[in-house]
Amino acid sequence: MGNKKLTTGLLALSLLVASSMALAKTVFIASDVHPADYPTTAAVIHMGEKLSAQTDGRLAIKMFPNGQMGDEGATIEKARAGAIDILRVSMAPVGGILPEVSVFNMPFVFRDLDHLHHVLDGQVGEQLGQKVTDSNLGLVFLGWMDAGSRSLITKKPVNNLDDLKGVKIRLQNNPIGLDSFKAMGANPVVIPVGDVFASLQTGVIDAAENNEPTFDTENYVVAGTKYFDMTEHFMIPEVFTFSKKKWNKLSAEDQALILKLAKEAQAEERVLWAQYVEKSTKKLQGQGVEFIKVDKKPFIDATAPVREKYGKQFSVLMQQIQETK
Ligand code: BDP
Repeated sequence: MGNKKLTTGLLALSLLVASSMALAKTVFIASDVHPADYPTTAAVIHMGEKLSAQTDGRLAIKMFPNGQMGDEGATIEKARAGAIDILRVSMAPVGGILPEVSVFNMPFVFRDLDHLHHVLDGQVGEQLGQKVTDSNLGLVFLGWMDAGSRSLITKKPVNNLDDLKGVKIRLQNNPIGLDSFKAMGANPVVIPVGDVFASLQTGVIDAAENNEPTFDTENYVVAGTKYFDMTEHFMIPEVFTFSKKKWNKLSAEDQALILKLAKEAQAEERVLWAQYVEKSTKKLQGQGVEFIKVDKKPFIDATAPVREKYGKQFSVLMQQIQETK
């Protein structure tokens, strides 16, 4: 081969390498237990579209919805290991691993959703987000998402503590949750959300507890539950995070862009959430679910020892939460 040919060949090769580098695309793997149209999932999918648009396709997000990547406990481990890049989970299992951020798992700690929003949008929300990032969890906090409030999902109506006595109820993997239900006289058991339907249907459990959208999308009516007993005992926010392993390899500009889009996703999810609660409520009512307005006082009183026991470790945070608006 003549020298000229060689040079041309090398030039062509280097052009090829350069152009493929310009096209090199990083696809972040995202995971959620919910279906693609659920508010949390939809907001992250939309975030991915914006990320691609704003980086000319250089960065993208591929969402694996419906728990395809495993239950929440498993996906937390995968995100820590770097096998999942973007993870949206409930604070319940996160608090199970990192007790110092478990204050949001306390029963009856927020007055209402507005109160929760003010807490999340204020100093406490910021501090806890920072704690997640600074901990050895291996996750970078991107934002909070709404999950409303959790009430009882039962086969028989629950109006008071007596009705809850001995009821086998599924809980998320968090000791505060378990203790709360023991204090209310129920018989709680930890089961991954993906197994709740079958457990209800086969009678392994009598009840679940969750918000209206999950009641709806997980089809608990078909599994035999007919009542939504509105104790609103927990208001556990969702958290979305980025795997630290991958995060530390990103440029400062890309990190800043992701954080900015995450803030937008947080705001968008809040709007989608309110709409979805309305839609699910109507659908559940159409399926014959009875929404029972429960007198919360006995439930609040019964769980006082739990707030007492766990509240000590975050007494400052509890104080700040109570003083918020
Ligand atoms: C839903 C949360 C989801 C949890 C689920 C559960 O959005 O992250 O996995 O509850 O109860 O409300 O496990």
